[in-house]
Amino acid sequence: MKVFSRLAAFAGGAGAAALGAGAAWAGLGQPSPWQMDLQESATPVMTQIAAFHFFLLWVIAAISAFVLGLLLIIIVRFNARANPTPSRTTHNTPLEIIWTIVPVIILATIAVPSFRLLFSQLDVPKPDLTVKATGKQWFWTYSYPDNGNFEFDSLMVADKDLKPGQLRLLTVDNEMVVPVNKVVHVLVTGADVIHSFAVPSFGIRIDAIPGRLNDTWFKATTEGVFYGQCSELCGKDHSFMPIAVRVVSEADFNKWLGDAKKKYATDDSAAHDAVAAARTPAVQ
Ligand SMILES: [Cu+2]
Repeated sequence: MKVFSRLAAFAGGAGAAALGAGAAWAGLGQPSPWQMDLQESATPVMTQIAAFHFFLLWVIAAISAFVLGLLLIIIVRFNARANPTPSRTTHNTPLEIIWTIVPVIILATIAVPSFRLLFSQLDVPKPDLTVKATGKQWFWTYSYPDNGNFEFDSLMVADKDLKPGQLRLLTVDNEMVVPVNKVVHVLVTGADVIHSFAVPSFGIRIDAIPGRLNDTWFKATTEGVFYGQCSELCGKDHSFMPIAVRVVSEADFNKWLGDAKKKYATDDSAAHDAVAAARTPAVQ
């Protein structure tokens, strides 16, 4: 049902965009056709990023309009025909003070919310859960070090295996699952080359670098599935290693944890047995 309601919202959003109704032009947790803006926010940090982005947009628009206005005045009033004998003025002290002070005030006004945002991105609050994401050519491996340390691979579902309603190039076989309204500390590294772990609706993007452990955090306030992609050119299948994070209630998360511990523990030993079996003839 969730899929259908999401699809309906999706179609509604696309329709509104087509009509130019000015409704939300971006999906929550996923891109949408004709998207014009940032994806909708699912974390406090992304809300802050979006607010800062729109604030900057207004500042830029105002400055551009002001400069354009000045240019138009000069073109109309001070061209060779309208103003044949130009003024020889070269200095105007009050004006020079103003055009030094005003940009300083504008930059300071931008710097304050910018640093506030930077601090909330970089200052990880006390985590409720840690997940380690390892970028590999070309999939992600997630491990849950403080919940039994199980680990599993998350591979993209190929076009031919997609079920109705599943998103092309974004659906994965094993999603990263986290509880809603909890601080998730994400440790990110790379196993082979540099990848980048990015989920737009969470407002996170951080490089996955071999031999180095980067970290970021998010606190999803809405349940649902949130998609992202590897955001660093990492090789031929760079575009086929999506990130899918399923945010669920705490009860559902605990249930998933119980199942996952068994499932991925079994998978590991099965894989180990398979490797052992494959090696046996060579040993003999
Ligand atoms: Cu990659």
